[in-house]
Amino acid sequence: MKRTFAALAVCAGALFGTVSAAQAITLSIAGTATNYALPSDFSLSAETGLATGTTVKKLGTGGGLSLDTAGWLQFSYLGSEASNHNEFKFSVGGTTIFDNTSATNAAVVAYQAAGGLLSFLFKDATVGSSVANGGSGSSFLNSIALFRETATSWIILFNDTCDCDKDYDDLAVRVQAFDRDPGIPAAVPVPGALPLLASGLVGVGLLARKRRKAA
Ligand SMILES: [Ca+2]
Ligand SMILES: [Ca+2]
Repeated sequence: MKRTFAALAVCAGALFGTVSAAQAITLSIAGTATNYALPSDFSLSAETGLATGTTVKKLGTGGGLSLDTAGWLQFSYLGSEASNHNEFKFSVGGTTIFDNTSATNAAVVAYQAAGGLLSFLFKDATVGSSVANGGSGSSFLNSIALFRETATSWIILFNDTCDCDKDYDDLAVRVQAFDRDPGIPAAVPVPGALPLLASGLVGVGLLARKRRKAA
């Protein structure tokens, strides 16, 4: 019996020793961005957790949010305070995934993404102008600001083309990065040592049978 436990311990050690931690994935700012304190007319505090005086990063020329390696992005609609019709699109020129004139914005939307600058843009459909991640100019009109929650979770804020304020609450979106599809539960790892454990158990069983026959 002692030998049986020893064999199982060896197999279990080999089994769990091969389970490695998931690869870390991060979002960070590439290029130009400057600190900007949200003004008193910022009105999405409840939706975003940000408030008047919170320092965000206003993207400058060429600045953008970047994914360090290929992975998955999950976008959540947080809210909008704007008289203009604003949209958030993923894959520049592509699908509108959030629209502040719609009452049916999906709670979350996940996409597979390449590493590098995230391929999103905001469109002010009232005016017909848009700004892409990595394509901000120096103006506050039609510009993007970012707030880092964690290394994998950021809030993306849009200030539209209305030349009336610099409030960055005209459409707010949260983006989170994952190293796998967040819509699919993580698979239980099947380590290379699993067959070893199985064959070890079979071997122990055969040995016990052999002994019973011999007795
Ligand atoms: Ca505004
Ligand atoms: Ca506003």
